[in-house]
Amino acid sequence: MIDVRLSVMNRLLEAGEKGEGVILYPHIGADGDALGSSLALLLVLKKINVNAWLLLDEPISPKLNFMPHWQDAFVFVDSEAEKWQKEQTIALAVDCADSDRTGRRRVIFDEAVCQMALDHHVSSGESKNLRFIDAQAAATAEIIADMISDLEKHLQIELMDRDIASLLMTALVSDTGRFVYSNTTSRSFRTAAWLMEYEPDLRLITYQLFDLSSQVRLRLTGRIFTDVEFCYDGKLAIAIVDQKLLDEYNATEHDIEGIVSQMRNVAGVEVSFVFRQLSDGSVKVNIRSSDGFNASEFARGYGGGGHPKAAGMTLKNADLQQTAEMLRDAAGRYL
Ligand SMILES: [Mn+2]
Repeated sequence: MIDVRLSVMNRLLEAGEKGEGVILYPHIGADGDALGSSLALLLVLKKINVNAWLLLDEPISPKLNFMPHWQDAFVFVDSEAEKWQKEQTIALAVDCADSDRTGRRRVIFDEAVCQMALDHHVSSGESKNLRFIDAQAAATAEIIADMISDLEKHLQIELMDRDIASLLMTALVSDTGRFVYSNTTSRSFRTAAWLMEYEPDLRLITYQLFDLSSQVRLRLTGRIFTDVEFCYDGKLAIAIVDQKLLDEYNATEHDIEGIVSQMRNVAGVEVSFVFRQLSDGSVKVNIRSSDGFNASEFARGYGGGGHPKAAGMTLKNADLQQTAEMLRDAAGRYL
């Protein structure tokens, strides 16, 4: 499997020699890992003279704009598709594996002469050709760190620096819940140990990712928690968030991040769902679970995906209440 990682690396080096353009595609709704890993890779590629760009589907979550070099990322606008197509030879998906996780950018991703992926999601399938899927990695950051190490050995130069280490540490801390989720391994700590040699500000990273709150968030969270519905002897916790509620608190979708995990933390809860109506008429569903419920498998049944204990999906043209009832019943059968 390592061969596939080396093939991706070699193809990137070849792009550098030939002057070919590489566009990085973190998944839609880029989280700490998607953004941190792709920004780190972007900086490394620039260091080795590869023409690379980082292209996002939507502006960076305000929670993440403490990350170094976040302003180096471009946000895709539909009218610029042709411009990007001209620059691009290689499309590289980061923290996702195919074009359906690229959102509006799909129109360019699908056109690339060469498509590659670096990912750690189980639901992304097997590693082959130029798709490196390492489901043992807690974060894509571990894969990027390994690749940087490969490059350093291959080119006999030091590529890691404080900014890159900060980005990868942010990514790793994000996907491991500051090294406490069950995906955390000795490899996560080995990667972290290497990154710490470059002195990333770990306190700042964890504060920004996990502790920083706001008045809006505090009050909105209180209201949502008050209304959480517990079913099936308390094994299932459900929260329904409509636009009216967000408007009432002048809140955005970012203000409800993390509540689904806190619901799962309630004693007896095996799975938690947060349902949220989006402006395009679809319903976004976030799922967190404990050992007894495979969230990734459940989500795949509805066109979603993720990890065994953290997954999600988006149902198009759906009614918020009906979707919640439908999935509550389905989860009940699954439990
Ligand atoms: Mn990830």
